Amino acid sequence: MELHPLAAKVLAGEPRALARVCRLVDDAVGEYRTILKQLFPQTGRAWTVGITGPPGAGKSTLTDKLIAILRAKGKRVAVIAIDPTSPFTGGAILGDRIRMQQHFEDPGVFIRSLATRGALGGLSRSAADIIRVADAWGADVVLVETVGVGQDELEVTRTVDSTLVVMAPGMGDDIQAIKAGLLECADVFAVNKADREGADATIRDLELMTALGHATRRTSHAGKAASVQRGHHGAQAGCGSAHHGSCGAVVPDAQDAAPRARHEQGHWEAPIVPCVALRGEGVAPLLEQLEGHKEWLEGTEAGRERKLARLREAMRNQLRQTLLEHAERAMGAAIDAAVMAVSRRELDPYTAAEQLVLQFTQT
Ligand SMILES: Nc1nc2c(ncn2[C@@H]2O[C@H](COP(=O)(O)OP(=O)(O)OP(=O)(O)O)[C@@H](O)[C@H]2O)c(=O)[nH]1
Ligand SMILES: [Mg+2]
Repeated sequence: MELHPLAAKVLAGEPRALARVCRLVDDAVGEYRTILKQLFPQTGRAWTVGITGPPGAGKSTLTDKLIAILRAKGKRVAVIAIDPTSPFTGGAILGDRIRMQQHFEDPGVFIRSLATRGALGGLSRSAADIIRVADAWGADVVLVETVGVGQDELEVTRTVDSTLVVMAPGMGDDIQAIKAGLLECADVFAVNKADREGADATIRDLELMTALGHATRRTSHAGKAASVQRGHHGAQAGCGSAHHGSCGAVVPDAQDAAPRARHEQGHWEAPIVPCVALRGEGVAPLLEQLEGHKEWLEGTEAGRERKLARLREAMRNQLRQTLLEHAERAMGAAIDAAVMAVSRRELDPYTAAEQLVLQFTQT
């Protein structure tokens, strides 16, 4: 089959074609599926990084600094900002635009916002599609910023390679909320706003929670993240050479090679890295920890298994979606009739579903 002109332009690295395809995918219109199919063979090269956390933790500020470092390394970067409310007119994206302004002019950076809408799981699906389009366009790194609040937003983190969870001091309730889901999806923690009061306490809370979470796996050593241990030593020693704020949480120097997180029997343990995104402090070590996670994904059996598990899950979601679409198209009326029959108690939903499946497979 001949390559769709838009697919060809995306593969040629044209930012405007990329933006157009993203719009088609967003709206699920035009020949978006044909384009996605054609682009797929050229994907799988980009490293995808989710950046999530409570509102206002500093995700966009951090993303901005990460873009700068990645650009300095010559990487092509795509950023997908997911706004839980109204992405095109809302204040949050306006704020994000201001925070990432310097990168909007850069042809090596593609920034796109995405709406939270439609059915549960719809967001992660279109995010996954757009990540693939950016990948085919030639992005070396795709950063996906999403507020870690709803189920749908958290679902997005299951479509990326590495997830950074950004926390900040003074978010007591959020620290509690993190237990609900953010904790499990974290590959690396950033404790941002380390210039503020209470950063140390936030780090301790996180250490405690990750320790509790992995208590069963962690029998042989007290596996704290090395970068945090260093931070605390620095603070106790009177804040030696590293940058520090009034709270005493020490942010590692950009030049310091951040120690790799320890891996226990192949298991990845999320390191905790303090930073001050506003001043760009601790961002380079943070990126190093994230890169360490990428190496783990690619270089270990456990890492490769996780990649495969994610792919398996995505494939099943796609199958579920496609099956449902086909079933609804083929026998929407029969489904409606079954609903009425169940509502009148003439039929139970279990039998109804079985009958519908039988009917569908025979069509
Ligand atoms: N003191 C201090 N403030 C910071 C730091 N990083 C970001 N901020 C401020 O925190 C506020 C929120 O930053 P954003 O980067 O917009 O946070 P966000 O997590 O993207 O916010 P949402 O996208 O709205 O959830 C802004 O006013 C930033 O200037 C930091 O390291 N220290
Ligand atoms: Mg933001």
